Amino acid sequence: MNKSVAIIGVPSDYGQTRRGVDMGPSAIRYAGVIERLEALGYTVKDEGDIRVEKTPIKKEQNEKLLNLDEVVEVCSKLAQKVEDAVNEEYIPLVLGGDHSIAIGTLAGLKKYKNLGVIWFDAHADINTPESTPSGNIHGMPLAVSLGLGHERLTSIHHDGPKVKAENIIIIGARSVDEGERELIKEKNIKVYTMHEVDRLGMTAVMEDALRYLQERGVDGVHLSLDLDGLDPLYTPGVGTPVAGGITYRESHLAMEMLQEANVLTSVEFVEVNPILDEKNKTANVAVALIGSLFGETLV
Ligand code: 5AB
Ligand code: MN
Ligand code: MN
Ligand code: MN
Repeated sequence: MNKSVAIIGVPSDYGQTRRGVDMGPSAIRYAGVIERLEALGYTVKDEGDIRVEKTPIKKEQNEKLLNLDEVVEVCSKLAQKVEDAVNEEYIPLVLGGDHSIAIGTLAGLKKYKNLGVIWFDAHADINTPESTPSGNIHGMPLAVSLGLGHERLTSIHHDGPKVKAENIIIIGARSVDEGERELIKEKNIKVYTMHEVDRLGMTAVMEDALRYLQERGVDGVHLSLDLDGLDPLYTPGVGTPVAGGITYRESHLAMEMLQEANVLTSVEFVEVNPILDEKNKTANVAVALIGSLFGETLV
């Protein structure tokens, strides 16, 4: 793994309707992310937080795309930051913010022409304006990155799809909407739901996932980790918790196996909401997972 990491904070909550997730980057920094990476021998460049204007968040459930202008603005800025970090040969480590920011991160990874994406999440985040039950853009980033959805979102940073459907792997899903299910079938997207995690175990899931990406000859792998992928017992500070999730150790094992495979080229941790959290528990878990992902060992 490249030993230089660029941290990019994205204090945005416009992809959903609960304030507080904009404080995620501060909470993760406070939990010691930089110290943790430096202790592992990484050179860390902290890019600070992207400037996000504070405007009231819209919550009307009949709107198709809530806070579209704000999400477009944040993701456009983020895409440029991510692209710059990649060009300077840093591993971008993006700290959210809600999951709508992944639209910007993936748009910024355009150097990788055959990017693999591991989406660790309770949700599939593949809604379109037609299928969304909420209007919240944090439920849409995978669809947008496939080129589906509002033109202002799909054209961020550059036109065209940012990732191929066959290069996406979703792990931990247990709350998938009807329209999302149809799209997953139609695009034949690889999903390890909690059923597969239970049945096969995390070891087999990760071995399988890594083999799958290798078979596709990916030239980079992005990990997008939504803290709600874990069970809310471990990460209560998220906006859309779903019971029956990945355990603390299973998630660490997944990170350790990604480290061993030495394939990751970019990372993002999203949906930490300190207002909903218990004593920064969720940010602490995020930093512990980042430790494992970047090579911390148990002895
Ligand atoms: B998250 C839901 N599918 O579209 C929707 O936290 C939830 O980034 C989306 O995974 C959750 O509103 C988005 C019901
Ligand atoms: Mn989620
Ligand atoms: Mn998500
Ligand atoms: Mn959420």
